[in-house]
Amino acid sequence: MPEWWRDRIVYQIYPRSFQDTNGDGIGDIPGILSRLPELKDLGVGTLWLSPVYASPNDDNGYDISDYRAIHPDFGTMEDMDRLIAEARRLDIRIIMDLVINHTSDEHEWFQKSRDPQSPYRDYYIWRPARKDGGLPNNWTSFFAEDCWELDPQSGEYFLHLFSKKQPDLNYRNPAVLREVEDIMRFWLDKGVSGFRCDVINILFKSSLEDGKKKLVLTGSEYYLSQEGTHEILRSLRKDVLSHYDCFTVGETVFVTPAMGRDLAEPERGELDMIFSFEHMESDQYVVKWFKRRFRPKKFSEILTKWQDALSWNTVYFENHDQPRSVSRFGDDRRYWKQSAKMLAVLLLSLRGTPFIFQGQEIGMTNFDFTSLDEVRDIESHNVNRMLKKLHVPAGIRWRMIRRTCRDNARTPVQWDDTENAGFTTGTPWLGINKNYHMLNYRAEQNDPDSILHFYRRMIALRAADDALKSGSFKALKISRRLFVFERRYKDELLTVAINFSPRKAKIKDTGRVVLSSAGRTDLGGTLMPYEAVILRNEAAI
Ligand code: ISL
Ligand code: CA
Repeated sequence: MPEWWRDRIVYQIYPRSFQDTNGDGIGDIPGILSRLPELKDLGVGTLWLSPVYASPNDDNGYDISDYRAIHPDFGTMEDMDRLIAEARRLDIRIIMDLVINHTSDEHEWFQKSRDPQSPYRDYYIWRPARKDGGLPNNWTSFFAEDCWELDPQSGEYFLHLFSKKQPDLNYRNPAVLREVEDIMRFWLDKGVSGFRCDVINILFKSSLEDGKKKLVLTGSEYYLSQEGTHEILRSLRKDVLSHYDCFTVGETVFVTPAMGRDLAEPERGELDMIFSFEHMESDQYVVKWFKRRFRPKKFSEILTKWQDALSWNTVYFENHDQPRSVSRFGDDRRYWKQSAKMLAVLLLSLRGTPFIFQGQEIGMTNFDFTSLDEVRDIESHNVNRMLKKLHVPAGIRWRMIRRTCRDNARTPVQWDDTENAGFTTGTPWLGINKNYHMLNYRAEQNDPDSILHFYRRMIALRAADDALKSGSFKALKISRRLFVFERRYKDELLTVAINFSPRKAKIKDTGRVVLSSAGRTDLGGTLMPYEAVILRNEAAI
């Protein structure tokens, strides 16, 4: 059954870095409002806003201190209401980031929870030290540190799988779930159309015993996709979500296809789609900090595996936690434009709901940082500290961080070539890539051959084509350089061929060219460097 959220393109906004309007160097909601026309022109149907709630910003808003308040940096609740209304007028839906695995330690619940007698004590996960004085268990956090913090006030430790200012909520306490449901209703009643659910597959901790020692995330066998989490998701669906015209997309860490099916196949009644990570790991050894050469074959195989595994899912190559796709899976120098367009074809022709991260549509590249002082992200600073303890030399630490750091994607959007790229009249909260003089929205707006125009064209093509929107997927060829697949809907058949390399590649000419990222109409059996094409096969049955 077709649902509106399957057909629409989602555009992710990282509000701090999108558009500043009052000169404080921080993007804001009025800034998003001012750019709705550009988003409409692009063909965006849904916006996902990274957190705009009250927060001490230890982790840029992923540490929420009040779920019903807007951070003054971003504006007011009136601004938010205006954004929802104006977007709706343009037929753009908005989804909010729902961060409910943890709150900020400055949230009122946590403050009250520090008192062992308070009814809020049980909102979080408190444990005394071990008999030998050690931490309650041997788990490790996502942010390269221990995941227990001692609260001197009550003499006990609380669990935090992320930073120590992000205490984990206790989902064994039904009161927590009731609170979360109320928060969801609050936003749905305001007119938002769903949620991107942060690390949603780790909510329920089935035990707190020691985990098997691992290189990353010791203890995760006790919280990844536990039955308790499935039950929570089903009850959120039944009690809240099913009463609204909305959808959910879960950020699900370390999922396998089998886990993904349990979380997102329609008959399960849990999530509508998920973000899996496996394809984003095809250029790393074990953990993301150990990067290796990008391997298109591996990438295409993983994409295929996930296309085959779920009846519907997301397609994404970027977000606020990942380096820029053109710098990673393409070539951000010699073949910058070609490879960014190639990635646009792939993103918008796989089966699923495509997610575009701000700046991706103009081919923004990784940040040209020169030192750690320019990095703001807490995760990078923690990793640096940990590597230093392990005596990893400064030069190596810096190379690892520069390539993988989440701030690569968080630099302000490059709108034009005026000072600070038109992002702010003040001092930007995070540096702006110096390539903004060349690489900016306005320049691409004026250039019909730009990445921006190409995205628009590709989005319009997808919107008008049933095979691209909802056809079946089948991989035809995967090699070191090529990824060829078909999309089929009733008697319509499209073949998509992607060349991931700076060299020409031979392909079987099997149909009429619907679109070529290199602007060609006759291929002569060859793809140009980083060219992607969509072919229509007339005679297909
Ligand atoms: O950055 C990461 C992956 O490359 C992850 O370890 C990331 O922390 C994980 O995907 C969870 O991310 C989400 O929750 C975090 C927040 O810092 C991220 O920005 C958010 O996307 C904690 O809320
Ligand atoms: Ca501002």
